[in-house]
Formats: sequence, structure tokens, C-alpha cells
Amino acid sequence: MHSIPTDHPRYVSLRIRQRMVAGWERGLAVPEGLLAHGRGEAFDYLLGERTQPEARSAIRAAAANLLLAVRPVISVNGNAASLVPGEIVALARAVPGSVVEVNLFHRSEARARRIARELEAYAKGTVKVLATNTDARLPGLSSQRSKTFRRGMMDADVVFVPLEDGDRAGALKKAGKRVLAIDLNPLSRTARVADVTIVDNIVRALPELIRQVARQKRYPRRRLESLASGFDNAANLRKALSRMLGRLKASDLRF
Ligand code: PTJ
Repeated sequence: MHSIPTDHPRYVSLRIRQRMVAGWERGLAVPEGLLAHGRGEAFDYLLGERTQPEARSAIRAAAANLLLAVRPVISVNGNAASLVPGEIVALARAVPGSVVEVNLFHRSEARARRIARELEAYAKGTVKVLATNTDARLPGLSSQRSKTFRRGMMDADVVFVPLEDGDRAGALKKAGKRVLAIDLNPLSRTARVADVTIVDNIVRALPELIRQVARQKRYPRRRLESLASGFDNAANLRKALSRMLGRLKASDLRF
């Protein structure tokens, strides 16, 4: 892979891009995933490529929801598997009783299996990964994303959907689940339909979420409940959007 000089001003972003390309080359991500990543990059640029305060408060609320969940499920697609496989496994280890489910929009059994193998290489048997031989269908979805598991998303009370396409988040809500999302686009359907949306790059948000889960494990249940119920997703999205707008307005366009 082409080496990027460490002093390049866009070094971090270009390295993340290379992770996506490597994921595609290894058959974890689809070409459409590369395009989706590009859309995310544009929003990240507007965010200043930093985890902003709105994202931090959403991360705190997401951690509380995960710890309060009875049957939490962490959903993984090709992009998440390419960018943050180790972090997905670390999160699953940190959240008691959680299950990882490979859930794909452009589904093929071979890719689901490859993603599961990738996660299992990090997990070494410590995490339950559901990937092939789906045994349930999420109602209200005509895409391949409806293929799921009774012991996965169908049974879940809380579903974490990092980097998602919008229709499934809606179907999960209709099925009575609490939905936690990571999405750099605060205008997306997923962002708006989720109970908690972390407007941040998955690469930065997941390590912070793992730290929050570890910290909040010491919190009494009442404190977790107040963190979860005190979070207003619509208000938080408005703040994220106005931060982007503010940064656009403040930028000097007279070159
Ligand atoms: O692996 P599959 O088959 O499940 O397909 C995965 C993709 C991503 C192709 C599929 O879910 C899809 O088409 O997604 P969308 O509808 O393009 O939505 C992806 C959302 O994630 C967009 O709103 C992007 O802005 C956002 N996004 C992209 N990269 C990142 C991101 N959000 C956080 N971190 C990123 N790195």
C-alpha cells in the first residue's frame, strides 16, 4: 500500500481511507462502502475532524443505554469491520451480555463469514458473533438487512448500529428497540430516528465509547437511568448541525 508521509496535513484522514480500501480489498467492505465513507469524510471535515462536545454527551448516553440493556446487540457491517474490528470486539467484551451480529445491506453469506472470521480473530472466543444462517426477518424491511437472528436483533432490547443506512433504524424502532447510532451526517434518517445518535467518526467515537462504558460500570443504576433518560436526541442533533453551520460561516472564503 502506498505510504503516506507522516507530516502530510491530511495524514490521519488518508490513513483511515487506506483502512477502508484494505477492507474492500480483503472482501470485508463493498465498493458502495467506499462511497459511503467519502460522504462521511465530507461531514467530518465540517466537524473539524474532532470529537465535539455534542458527540461526547451522546457517547455518555449511549454507554448508559448499553449498560442498562438486558439483551444488547452490536450490529456490524462491512465498513465497521474494515475500520474498527478490534474496537467492536473490545466494546462487546465491555458490555455485559452483548452479542455481535453481522448485518449487511449488500448481503452475501461469504462476506458475512469473512467479517465474522475477522472479528473472531480479535475475540479469540470471548465474544459471541452471529453471522451466517440467519433464522429471522425484521418486519417492514425489503432489503437484505432484514435477515437477522432470533437470538440477535429480534430478541434485543437495545441495538447499537454504527454507520448505518436509514431504513433499518426505522424498522428497529417500529419493532420496539432502543436504537443507538454513530453517523457523521446529522441529517440522515438514521440520525433522526435513533434514540441516541453520536455525530462523530466511528474511528474516534468507538474508543471513547469503550472508555465511557468502563467508567460507567461503577455508576449506580439510578445515575445510568438519568443519563439515558435525560438525553434529547433531536436537541443534540440540532447542536451538531449548528456547529457545522457555524464552522462554515466562520471559514474565510477569501483565499
Ligand atoms: O456492508 P454493508 O453491505 O452493510 O453496506 C454498508 C454501507 C455503508 C454501504 C451501507 O450501510 C450504506 O449504504 O450506508 P449509507 O446509507 O451510505 O449510510 C452510511 C452513513 O454513514 C452516512 O450517513 C455517512 O455519512 C456515515 N458515515 C460514513 N463513514 C462514516 C460515517 N459515520 C461515522 N463514521 C464514519 N467513518
